[in-house]
Amino acid sequence: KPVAWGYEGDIGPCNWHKYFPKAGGKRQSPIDIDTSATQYDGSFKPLRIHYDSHMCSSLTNNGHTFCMSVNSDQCNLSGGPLEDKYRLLQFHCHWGSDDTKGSEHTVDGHQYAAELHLVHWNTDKFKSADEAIEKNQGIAVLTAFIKAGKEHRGWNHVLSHFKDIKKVQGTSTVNEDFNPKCLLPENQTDYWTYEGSLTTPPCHESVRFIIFKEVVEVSSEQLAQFRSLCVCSSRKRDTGEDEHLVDNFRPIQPLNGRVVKASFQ
Ligand code: B30
Ligand code: ZN
Repeated sequence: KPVAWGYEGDIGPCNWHKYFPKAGGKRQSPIDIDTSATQYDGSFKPLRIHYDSHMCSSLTNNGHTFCMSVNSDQCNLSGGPLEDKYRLLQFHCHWGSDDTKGSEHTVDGHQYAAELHLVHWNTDKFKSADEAIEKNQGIAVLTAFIKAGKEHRGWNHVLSHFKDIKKVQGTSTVNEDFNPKCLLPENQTDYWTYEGSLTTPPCHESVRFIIFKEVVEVSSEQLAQFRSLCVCSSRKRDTGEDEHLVDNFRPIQPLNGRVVKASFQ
């Protein structure tokens, strides 16, 4: 049986390292991006995000987030700070109990309402995602901050499946064509990048984060739909109320001398 973990109490982030030793490592994520300490790197090649419209296979509520499995050879990431080609595996989000918090990374101490992670694995160096997930240079996570603002039409495609995944382990098959590119900000040339870890157990130090500077707007109502997902049913048995999936972000981790590079001046 896998070890249970969460975002509160005995099984919360402060105790993850007891069961997942990598969580106590020196290149953990998320971090605060101190924009005055970032270094411009003029050697980056253009970032190549090749996402095609395709059937996104399935959307699941895993009790920690919603997860859209993709694993399509039609969706690839390369260039920028990356030496190799990476294939999109899944995307998911982290969010708060209200619009004032929710992102994992912060920028000059500012926390956004949510954070989108598009998780890719290195198909040049590894045979499978399972192998890549624990290896240096195994994973690249393309990241977009989300704030409350105008409604986002692309997100409505994903949210239309939420009625089928309210409960933990709920799964919805996505049959319509969907291009995850519609969830990215317009400006894909300005980003920060650094070497970190999975932000959830087992917190493997395998991730290069690429974090867009431009923030994506979704409406407050759309953010509320993230919070409509439920976690385990133990509280429901006690109080008759559903426990909602909120505040699924890990606190900021020490930089330990790492330098965040910027693609822009
Ligand atoms: S994150 O982007 O650093 N938050 C995993 C991937 C990315 C991050 C955290 C964890 C991951 O792959 N964990 C392994 C378990 N996953 C596998 C998967 O592909 O995704 C299972 C799961 O979630 O429950 Cu959807
Ligand atoms: Zn994540």
